[in-house]
Amino acid sequence: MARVTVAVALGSSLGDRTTHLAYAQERLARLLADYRVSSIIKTQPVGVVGEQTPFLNAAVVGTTALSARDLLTTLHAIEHERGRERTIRNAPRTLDLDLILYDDVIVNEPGLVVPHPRFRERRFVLDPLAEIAPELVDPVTGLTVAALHEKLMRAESGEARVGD
Ligand code: PH2
Ligand code: MG
Ligand code: MG
Repeated sequence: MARVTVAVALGSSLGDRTTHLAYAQERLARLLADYRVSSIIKTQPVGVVGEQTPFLNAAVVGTTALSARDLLTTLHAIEHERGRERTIRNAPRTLDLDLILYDDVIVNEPGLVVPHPRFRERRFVLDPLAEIAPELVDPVTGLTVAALHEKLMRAESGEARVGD
C-alpha cells in the first residue's frame, strides 16, 4: 500500500506525564517516516468531572504504509505499554494516543472514526498540530488545520465572521 500522511494527538494526565509522552514520541518516531513532532503544552482538562491534574499534550505527524485500523491497533498497544487502563470515559490516563487524520480518508466504523470527531473544537489538539502541520486538510470540512485553528481561536475570543 502507498504511504499516507497521518496526524496523532498525544495526551497524558496521570503519573510521570513527561516520561509517558517521551516514550510515545520515541515509539512513533520509529513507526512513522517523515516524522514531525510539536512542542509539549500543559493544558487544563476539558470535559472532565471534578478536579484533575493538567494534561501534557502534543501532536506528531508522519507517513505510514499501515492501514488506519492497523495504525489504531498499534496506538492502543503503545498506550498499553504505559499501563493505560480503560475505566470510565475521560478518566485520568497515563497515555492517550488519538488518530486525528489519516490522509484524506473518512472512516465511520465501530471503534474507528477518522477524522477524530471532536478535534475541531479542541485547542489541546489544534494548537500543537497547527505548529507542525498547518497545511493538512480535514476531509470532512475541506479546511486546513491552520484554518480550523484560526476559526477556533476566533470562536473562543467571542468573535464571529459572516459565514462562520
Ligand atoms: N483528552 C480528553 C478529554 N479532555 N483535556 C485536555 N486538556 N487534554 C486532553 O488530551 C484531553 C482532555 C479525552 O481524551
Ligand atoms: Mg483523547
Ligand atoms: Mg483516546
